[in-house]
Amino acid sequence: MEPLPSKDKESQQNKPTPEDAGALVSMTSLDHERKAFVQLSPSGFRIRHPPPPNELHTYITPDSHLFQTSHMGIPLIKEPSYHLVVEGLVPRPFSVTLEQLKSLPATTITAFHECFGSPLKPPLENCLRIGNVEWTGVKLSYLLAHAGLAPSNINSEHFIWSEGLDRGTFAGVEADRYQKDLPMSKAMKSEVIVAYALNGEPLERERGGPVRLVVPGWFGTNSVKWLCKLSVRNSRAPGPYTTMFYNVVEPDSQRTRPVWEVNVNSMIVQPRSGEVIVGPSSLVWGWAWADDGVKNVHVMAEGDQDWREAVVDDRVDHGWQKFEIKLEMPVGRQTVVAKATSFGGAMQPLEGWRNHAHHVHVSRTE
Ligand SMILES: Nc1nc2c(c(=O)[nH]1)N[C@H]1C(S)=C(S)[C@@H](COP(=O)(O)O)O[C@H]1N2
Ligand SMILES: [Mo]
Repeated sequence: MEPLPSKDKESQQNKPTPEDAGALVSMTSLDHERKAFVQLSPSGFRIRHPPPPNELHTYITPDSHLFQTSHMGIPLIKEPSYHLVVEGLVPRPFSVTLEQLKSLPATTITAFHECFGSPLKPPLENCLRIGNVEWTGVKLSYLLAHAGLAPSNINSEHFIWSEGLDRGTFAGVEADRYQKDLPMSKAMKSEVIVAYALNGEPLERERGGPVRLVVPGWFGTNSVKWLCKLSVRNSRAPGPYTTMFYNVVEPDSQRTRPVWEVNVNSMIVQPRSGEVIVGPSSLVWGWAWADDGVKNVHVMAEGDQDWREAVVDDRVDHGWQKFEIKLEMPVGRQTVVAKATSFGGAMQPLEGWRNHAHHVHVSRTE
């Protein structure tokens, strides 16, 4: 691992100063980690929608079935010049190449990966942009320890800013980098990793390769792709993706909060929408997820009107959990509904918000 170039004076400091928040902007021309960027190819907003829920039937979602979202385009990156810089309010700033990163102690973690949905409109619909995958990389806490930050000298009021190599325009707003932040309390958690592999394969370019941040339990927007810099700061990050986009007014409290922890959610995989069920009962199963884990899932056939408790698998790492129940159904058109409750007691609403209960319309014959 290399120390940062000495001309990069601002990044060497380790005491908070009032100028801190502005330092990043004035350092732009010195940002040697950004030299690996070639161009956006293609540029502009890109989304690959997930397949319908009944096709997400494996515990681990293959890359081919996992949605993709990029706001400004997909950067082409010169891998030999790639560096990840760790700097800011740390005693020992440093940078690593891809090869050096891969030689550090590796961790593999299973985690659901969920997109919040469009940051341009109120989140009233459940878009089910979700999958469950295995990420491999280096714990962020390991990199911070290398920079001289251990649990004993963490300032809990600090944030870690993360930057992607992409830049450009989204919804008419220009940004010179995709930039997010995490409070140190989350950054130090063992599930947060700097990843270079998905399901055992190197990260594809669209997926954020060669290196991305992964923040299990939190919405996908925090998992910065094409990660090139991690910077400890004494304020929240000032870019558009933390200030203009990705803040949400919670319906219950009317409080605005950053799009961080996911809302408890679930999805019925079987039966699929439109299915004809023959016989008196049907196996209903699906996936449920929450930052703090899912405690129970209740399922109802609307013709029956009774919520019945499904069997829910234990959670592995930050993965989604399978729920399953054999449900009796009256003859005729039916709507099957599932709603999950998290360990912390949060429950999915039946309608009107982004994590509302999934409804599947089926019909039952004799
Ligand atoms: N650098 C960068 N990171 C990013 C984004 C982006 O546009 N640029 N999009 C975010 C959003 S909104 C989501 S949901 C996830 C999507 O990750 P995926 O494309 O691998 O599914 O990446 C996040 N990380
Ligand atoms: Mo997203």
